[in-house]
Amino acid sequence: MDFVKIRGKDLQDCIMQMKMKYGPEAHLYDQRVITEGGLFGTGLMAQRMYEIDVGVPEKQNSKERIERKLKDLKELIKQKQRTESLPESGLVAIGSNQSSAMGVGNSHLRKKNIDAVRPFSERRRRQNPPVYEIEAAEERPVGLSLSEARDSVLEVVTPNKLQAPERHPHIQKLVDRLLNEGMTLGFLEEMAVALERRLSAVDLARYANVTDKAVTYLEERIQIDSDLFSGTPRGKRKIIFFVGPTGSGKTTSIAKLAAKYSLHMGKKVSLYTTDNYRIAAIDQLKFYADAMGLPFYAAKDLRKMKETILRDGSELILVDTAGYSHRKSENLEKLQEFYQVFGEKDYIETILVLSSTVSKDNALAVAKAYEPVGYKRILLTKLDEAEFLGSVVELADTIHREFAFLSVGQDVPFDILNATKKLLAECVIFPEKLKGIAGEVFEKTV
Ligand SMILES: Nc1nc2c(ncn2[C@@H]2O[C@H](COP(=O)(O)OP(=O)(O)OP(=O)(O)O)[C@@H](O)[C@H]2O)c(=O)[nH]1
Ligand SMILES: [Mg+2]
Repeated sequence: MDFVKIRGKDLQDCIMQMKMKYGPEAHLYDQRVITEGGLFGTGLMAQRMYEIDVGVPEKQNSKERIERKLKDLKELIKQKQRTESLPESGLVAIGSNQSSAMGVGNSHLRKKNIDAVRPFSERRRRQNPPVYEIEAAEERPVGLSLSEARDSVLEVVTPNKLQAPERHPHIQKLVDRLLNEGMTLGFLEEMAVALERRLSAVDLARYANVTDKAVTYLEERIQIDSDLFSGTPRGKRKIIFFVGPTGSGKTTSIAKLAAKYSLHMGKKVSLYTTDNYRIAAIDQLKFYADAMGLPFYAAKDLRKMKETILRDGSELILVDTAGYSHRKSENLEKLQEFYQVFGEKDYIETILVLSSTVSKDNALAVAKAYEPVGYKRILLTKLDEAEFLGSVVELADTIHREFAFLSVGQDVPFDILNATKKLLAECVIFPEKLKGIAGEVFEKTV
């Protein structure tokens, strides 16, 4: 809760200002009459005013808060760069200068501390020197169409169909639970058979062994790819359209990814929006772009957009789109017009932004509605608000789509994670894990 003071000519005026500035969630805490002005501090001719103390719930997305967060992020990056610019030999020298007092072990300690502020990816790179080779242009299949998909996701499940005669009670227990949480019989049957095959009679005696093996099984089925540049042929610029239903989290996810790729990874990123009729939507993305110092363009006219794109020197263009009801396919056609303005040197991808809080049927309808734009990856949002993850993980498996990122809260730019098989699988089997989930924009960069 933040506290602010508001002054006005009377109490009514103060309350009016409070409502206008801070909305219905602000509360009046205290009030007083004060005097303002007056001749030479005597109070003579001073004006009588009202002052109130107002409690304002700290809005997750308030402008000040985001600005503060972005500033923190920039500060952290500067700190990291300063640390990295210290030569390795310098580190040893510090350690050895002080070696008599600190002992040889301390140089290791310092190096360890410095490593701790390096991005995870870099620490990993230092251990295993990388082979930099951009994947050759390869037309990867865009996943299964829903009409081709196995019917497990579409199948109407009758719980008593599940009663397989000789299933071990621990496997049955897990299967029953996941069925209740929205997974389908077909998928769970396959999992149950695999678990029975993989666990000995002794292992099956412990429920924890069953759940652990189920995590491993799901890890094998989940596909992930958290590199925005993935699949981009050498020399091409990457364009990513983020599509998805209204409110699924497209704009905030783009802001988080822009921070990650530009501020943290040092890539040249531009932000575009095709959502050109909602002023607030334009402002929302523009605000993030300005805060990070990134080029921003609201596409109103296709010809002008083409000219802008030709001049744009970025290596990554993140395109925000208007959310629309998956029942209105004409909007999708409009969206596809924007794809036409990109040229030969651009490599376009579409990522579906899907909220993990939607019902299984809704997720399926959305996945189907966006098929014509050919998305092959899903950015899953609102894991922090989800109860279970089983049905959406199964959906991705059924239609052969990969998970790219996981948005785990409203906090821009921090609440985003690279999708990992382990985390997703664990969240399905141990849904309580969803409660404490938090972002790590810094640590896990591909
Ligand atoms: N709890 C939670 N809230 C989120 C997450 N991602 C986005 N939100 C919130 O969801 C709301 C909608 O987010 P936006 O990014 O504006 O969604 P959008 O898809 O751009 O919405 P439209 O432009 O209207 O289609 C905002 O209040 C976000 O703060 C998340 O991972 N967790
Ligand atoms: Mg938006």
